[in-house]
Amino acid sequence: MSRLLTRRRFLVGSTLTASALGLTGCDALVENSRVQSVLKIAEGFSMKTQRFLQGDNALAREFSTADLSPVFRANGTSMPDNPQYLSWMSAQFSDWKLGVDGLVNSPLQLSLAEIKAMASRTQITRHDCVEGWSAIGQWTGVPLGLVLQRAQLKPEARYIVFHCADEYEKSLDGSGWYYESIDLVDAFHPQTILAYGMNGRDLEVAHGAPLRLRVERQLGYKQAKYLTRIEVVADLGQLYGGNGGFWEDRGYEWYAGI
Ligand SMILES: Nc1nc2c(c(=O)[nH]1)N[C@H]1C(S)=C(S)[C@@H](COP(=O)(O)O)O[C@H]1N2
Ligand SMILES: [Mo]
Repeated sequence: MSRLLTRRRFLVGSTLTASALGLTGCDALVENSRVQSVLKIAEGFSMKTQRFLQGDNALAREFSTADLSPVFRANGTSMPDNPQYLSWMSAQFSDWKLGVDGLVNSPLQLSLAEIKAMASRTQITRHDCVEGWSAIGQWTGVPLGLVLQRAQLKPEARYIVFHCADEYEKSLDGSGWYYESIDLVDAFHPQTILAYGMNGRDLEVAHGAPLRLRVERQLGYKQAKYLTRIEVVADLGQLYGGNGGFWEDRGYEWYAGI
């Protein structure tokens, strides 16, 4: 890469937003180490400022049914292709289970019926993808905090990791499992839910059936689809590329504040 281009990317990157990097989509890779380090600083800054200015529990804006987008596009994986997922899908997810383990006193294996029997929350929010599109959708699910309370976090617990059923872009580094993570502030935020319903219907496969994360103060790539397992950990360094998420391991910010 020419020095000129490197310099230009550095300057663009220093405006501190992912879209300002000129990323054309989730598939773009940020390889420039100076850009990376600017992003790391910017990321800590955006999380702390958002939480300082708005408070740990500030709600993302909610909308009314009149605001629902007529079309909510699907992005990233829209049909996982592994045999295990296809078998769950053909049984309408009746034998699918969500594992909750790691730093918990009571590991859980929850069926979809058990999750649906828990208290639910419905919210209409705007989803913002770094690719530059947004859509307003209605989500119904169990607050993540209720599930974590049931599992009882150990004192060392710091992060909640979401493992998914799809291997997106296997080719990039051979470990293409989609995963994501959030800290405990977001995990116990009232709008952080494990959603099984969208726009009043069961969540469709394209949108992450049977269960996906909604963490409403962050960007689209944090909204992990096709959940299979929630793992509670003390640090993120041991998992996959060590940056706490599939796209984070490929250069995106871990705290993707909107
Ligand atoms: N498991 C998994 N979760 C994922 C993705 C993915 O490819 N696999 N893509 C992410 C991205 S980049 C976006 S914008 C949203 C898209 O959600 P949607 O398909 O419901 O629009 O899911 C996020 N969660
Ligand atoms: Mo996205």
